Amino acid sequence: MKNDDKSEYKNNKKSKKIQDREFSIPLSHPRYESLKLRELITDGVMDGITAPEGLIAHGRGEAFDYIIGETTIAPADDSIRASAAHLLLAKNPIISVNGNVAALAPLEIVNLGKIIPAKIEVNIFHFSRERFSAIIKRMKKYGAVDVLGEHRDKLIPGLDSARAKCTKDGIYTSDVVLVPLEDGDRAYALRKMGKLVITIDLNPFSRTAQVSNITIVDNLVRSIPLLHKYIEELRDLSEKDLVNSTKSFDNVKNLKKVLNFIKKRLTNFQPQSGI
Ligand code: PTJ
Repeated sequence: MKNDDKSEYKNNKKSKKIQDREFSIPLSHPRYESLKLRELITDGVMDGITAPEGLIAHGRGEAFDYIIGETTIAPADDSIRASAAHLLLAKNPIISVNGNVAALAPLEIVNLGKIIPAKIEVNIFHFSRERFSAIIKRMKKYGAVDVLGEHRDKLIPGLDSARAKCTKDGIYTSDVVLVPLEDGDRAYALRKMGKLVITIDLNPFSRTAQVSNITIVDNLVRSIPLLHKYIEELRDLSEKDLVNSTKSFDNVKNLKKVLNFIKKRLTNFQPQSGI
């Protein structure tokens, strides 16, 4: 962004606050859910929580969501269930939060952290101190008692971006990491550290999807509540039963199922003519 653009962007931020824009899409609108998410993500940018690049990432996610039918497909349901078992088995689980996640599902993430229980750490790719603090503030506003990330005293080996910095008590020493809307480099680096990496990514072709132990090809806003539900369902199982329920999951096979679903849907889709 050029300096001129930046100051205009800041002015827009101010005018947004003055305008106090309200969500105006009627509930009856056929694209209501999708437009509501657009509103949340653009508000996130204007409130200094989401990076402008987050809009592009959201658009890519939207496109894949459209293709899968904006619903949780069966292979995603399987990966969410397996993720729930792994998170319950973890000794030091953590949820990594970025600007898109904080804009779209802050309350759901806080509640998930409480029920697992798992720590929450802010870790962003397009680093700015202001945005970092704004995300922490937002997570606290939605009920997070402790949000890690402020005192990042460790580095994830093999990463050059700002995302390498993390906290010793959080991401660095965690055994299972939930990294929604991640970039492939960090997912790979976390795996190299020996962690079990769970990602949520609507793009089954992404590097993140390929390198993670579990890839949930679903929208963040659908998968987090479902993950919460599975945690509740599985939490009384013995450790042995939990381990058994993780054994049947294979990420490569699951991604193939997702791709087969997409292939079928594209092949069978019949364009409608007019009204
Ligand atoms: O806040 P920061 O600085 O950490 O930046 C966050 C973004 C998301 C901008 C950053 O991590 C990034 O650039 O991510 P990527 O590499 O664009 O990857 C994001 C992935 O998330 C893409 O493959 C999208 O398809 C996917 N995605 C976008 N929105 C959703 C999603 N997946 C699930 N649910 C969504 N709502």
